[in-house]
Amino acid sequence: APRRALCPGSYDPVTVGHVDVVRRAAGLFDEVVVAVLHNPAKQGTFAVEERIGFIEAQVGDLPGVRVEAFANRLLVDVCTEVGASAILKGLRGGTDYDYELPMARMNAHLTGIETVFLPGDPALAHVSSSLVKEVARFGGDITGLVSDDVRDALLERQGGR
Ligand code: COD
Repeated sequence: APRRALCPGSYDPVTVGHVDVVRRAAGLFDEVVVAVLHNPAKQGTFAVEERIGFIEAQVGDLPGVRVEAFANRLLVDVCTEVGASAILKGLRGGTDYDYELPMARMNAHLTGIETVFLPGDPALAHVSSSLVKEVARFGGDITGLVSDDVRDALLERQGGR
């Protein structure tokens, strides 16, 4: 059976950091499902359909990679539904680890699903959707942190919300 990993996130919007993690995941697993999910701690900026479009434009051509959204669902239930044997997450540093570890343990508790952590590219350790949006909102240049399409969409909405 093909080895399938889930790369979950808010992707609001997708950044070069996310793209790096998905690319590397695609090299490790037969199939990768990029899952756009709701983080109850975050307010959304882009509609889910827009987020999916931005992700597909950047990783849709990678073999074995597909992008899907899942509304109001537990991550472990999404894994069961798509047949994923692992959750794959990128770590920028210790803060990400502290945030991710309880979720990894909770998800393992719920269904036994494993979480695999990939160390993020240190050159991209400062890149997050929220910081990119903040820089854009106050007129900073976000070129190279997101695709040109995402940058233009953020600028169009006056730097986001
Ligand atoms: N370098 C490396 N990794 C990066 C970088 C970067 N520059 N930027 C982002 N990442 C990684 C993050 O560490 C994260 O692993 C992933 O990319 C996604 O990041 P975000 O910010 O888009 O997504 P989050 O953290 O908001 O996603 C949280 C989830 C939506 C996955 C979570 O809330 C969830 O599982 N929700 C579903 C409900 C659920 O099951 N809750 C119970 C959990 S125990």
